Amino acid sequence: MNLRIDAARLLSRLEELGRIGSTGDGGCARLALSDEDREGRDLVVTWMRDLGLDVQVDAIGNVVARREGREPGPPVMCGSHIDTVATGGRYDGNLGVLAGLEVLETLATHDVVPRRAMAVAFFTDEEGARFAPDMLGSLVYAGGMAVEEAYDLVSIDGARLGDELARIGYLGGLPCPGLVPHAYVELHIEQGPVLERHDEVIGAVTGVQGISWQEVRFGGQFNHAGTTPMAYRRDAGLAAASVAVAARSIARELGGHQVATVGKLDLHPDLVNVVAGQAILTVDLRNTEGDVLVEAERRMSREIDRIASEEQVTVERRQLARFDPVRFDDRIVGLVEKTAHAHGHPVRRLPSGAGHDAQMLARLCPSGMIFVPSAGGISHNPAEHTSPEHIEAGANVLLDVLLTLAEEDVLT
Ligand code: HGY
Ligand code: MN
Ligand code: MN
Repeated sequence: MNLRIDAARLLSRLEELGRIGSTGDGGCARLALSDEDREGRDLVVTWMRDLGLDVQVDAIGNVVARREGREPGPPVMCGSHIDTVATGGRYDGNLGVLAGLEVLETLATHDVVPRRAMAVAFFTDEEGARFAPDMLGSLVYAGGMAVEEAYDLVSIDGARLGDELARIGYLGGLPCPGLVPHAYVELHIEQGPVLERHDEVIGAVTGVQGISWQEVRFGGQFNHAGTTPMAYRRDAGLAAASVAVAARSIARELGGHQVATVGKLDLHPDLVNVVAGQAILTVDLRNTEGDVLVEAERRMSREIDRIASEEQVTVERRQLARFDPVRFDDRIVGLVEKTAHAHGHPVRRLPSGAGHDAQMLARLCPSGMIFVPSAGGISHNPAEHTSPEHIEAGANVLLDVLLTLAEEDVLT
């Protein structure tokens, strides 16, 4: 069947959704469960309902829109997220949701009713930037965290997740864990430089690297920046800066896929003439190899202890997220690759450096991802961009992969 999506409709919806929470520089900010997130959710739900899909909201605010097939049974699911980071682009997450909606609209427009039902979902708080951990909604959907525990998570701005969910009107009735799909496929921008560097159009994603997030709090002594001799200082700011330097050294020593980031750093009182008595920072460590990630965590912990002891500051740690590396279903990876070839697109197998909802759905059913290139490998940045041609290519590969899964007998 040579069905193809309506690229103009998909691009126009990406544009319209990108205007919600616009940061005025091409990007958008829709932190999870914020008013902007609600506005974005409402727009996408309207499009889903206008298409006549059966739209359900579950207890953690995940939204699943379903179109029945010829036979009863679990759907082939696609989707992603529409929450963004504060310096978000227009494509991270949004592309997977709107391309999934576009696939269902293309089928409806051409009166194509596949054997299996198909569903497109957006999951709550994929970014984890406001409420850690990341991939929270899909983690609860997959049974990886009880919804009651998720309700009590507190955001970086002091809000309780359950209260925010109710406030924006997305505390749904559908219980979690969610229905187990027949299979799950997520279209997403690569957010890295690999496809572009090799002039490839499609990525057949083999899996997602392991993720370790922790919050570190140093307690030193507030003091006068002018009168306190250096030898008398217990400078939490220096300790925090030393952790950032240590994180970079650990990544360099381990090499390979190891990455390390101190992305959030708050000093108190954060004033020019006061030695910081408190520092709160985050450390993000990732690796495709589970055992190397454990070694990176071990070295980081040892360095934090050394730094605290040398600066004579107290230290407290809190794990914010910890997910082992995930491998996607070989058959789906192969299907993505085969479909890309059939569409005439150069394709490469590669792991994902970023976390994705697909890594949680992989706990429930055969799952996989399709990547399209990110211009300059940039993401979590208003300059995030994927060309219309690559968006169209990715959405059409998604269409055919989903149709294949919706028509096949069983996943062998
Ligand atoms: O942090 C991540 O990998 C994703 O953007 N949540
Ligand atoms: Mn994403
Ligand atoms: Mn992201």
